[in-house]
Amino acid sequence: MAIVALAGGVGASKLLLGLSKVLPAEDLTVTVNTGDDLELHGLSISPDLDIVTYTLAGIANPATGWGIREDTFAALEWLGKYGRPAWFHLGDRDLATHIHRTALLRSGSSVSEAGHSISAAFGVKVRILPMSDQPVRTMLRTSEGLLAFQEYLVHRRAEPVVEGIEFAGAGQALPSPGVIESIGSADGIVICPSNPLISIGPILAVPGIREALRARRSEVLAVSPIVGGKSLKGPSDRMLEQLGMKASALTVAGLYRDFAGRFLLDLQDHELQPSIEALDMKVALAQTVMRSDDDKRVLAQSVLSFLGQARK
Ligand code: FO1
Repeated sequence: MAIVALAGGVGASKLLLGLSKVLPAEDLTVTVNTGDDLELHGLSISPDLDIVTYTLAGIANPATGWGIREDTFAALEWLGKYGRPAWFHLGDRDLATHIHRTALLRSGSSVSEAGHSISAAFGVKVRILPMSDQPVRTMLRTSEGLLAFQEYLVHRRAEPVVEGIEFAGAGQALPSPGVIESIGSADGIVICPSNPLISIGPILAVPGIREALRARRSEVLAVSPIVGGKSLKGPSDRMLEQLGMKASALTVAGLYRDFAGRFLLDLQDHELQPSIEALDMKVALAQTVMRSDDDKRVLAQSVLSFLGQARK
């Protein structure tokens, strides 16, 4: 069963790990948000691509979900001595990834090619595609002015009030090679439990991707990133409310209704099932909170069986 997953970072990578355990690697293609990318210390950094790659390689830091397990921070400390920004915690091993990516990009490789070189080095067989090879940058209009995504999330700890979201460069971006084709030929497409506004939103802003999903609506399944009115990871709940929406799985279903025909809702939110069905979406219930590797596998199985029903 060929599956395409649309993914942000930490929230998505748990489900991706589950899917990678229940599917042959060659059956899984992941299209990853690059709106969070940044340039720091002269290096090109793609956090979500790296989080997905490190997770599938089994080397992600289990405490944070980002960065590399047992990494050290000697270079960061010394960068700080030079007065360079040290708020974005780049570990020594992680820095090697950014140096390698930057060198490849400078010598003419695309973001996709650089990403492939990194995942291949760790023996990751799952196909990991950036949403675009062109730069798209998620920018937040906030109470403190226009902030680049990592400035808002990490440097300012998501404290400024969000008043609007922009995806700079999205209008000129193209889906990276394989993104549209894989959506068209997949047996099922999964929208991972990522922030709908700033993790899935940038992917949908790349011209052609939302349309490709719409054409497959009955085989597109979204996994709710909001359970009991709270985000599974990150500031989605607060951000939805600051933008005048209710933090609820129903809101997420509403944001996805034009291209997702299936919605996997947490058991805790069962009372929302009729309202989501009224959006012309089929609903299944499962435990979507993934604490253990077993939870990840079980949720991945639920995703596949719900998608399997679309093919009957
Ligand atoms: N997140 C943090 O909250 N603090 C950090 O210092 C930080 C550093 C970092 C370094 C490399 C990397 O690949 C990811 C990193 N992240 C950090 C995570 C990242 O900012 C976000 O979680 C994602 O962009 C959102 O998916």
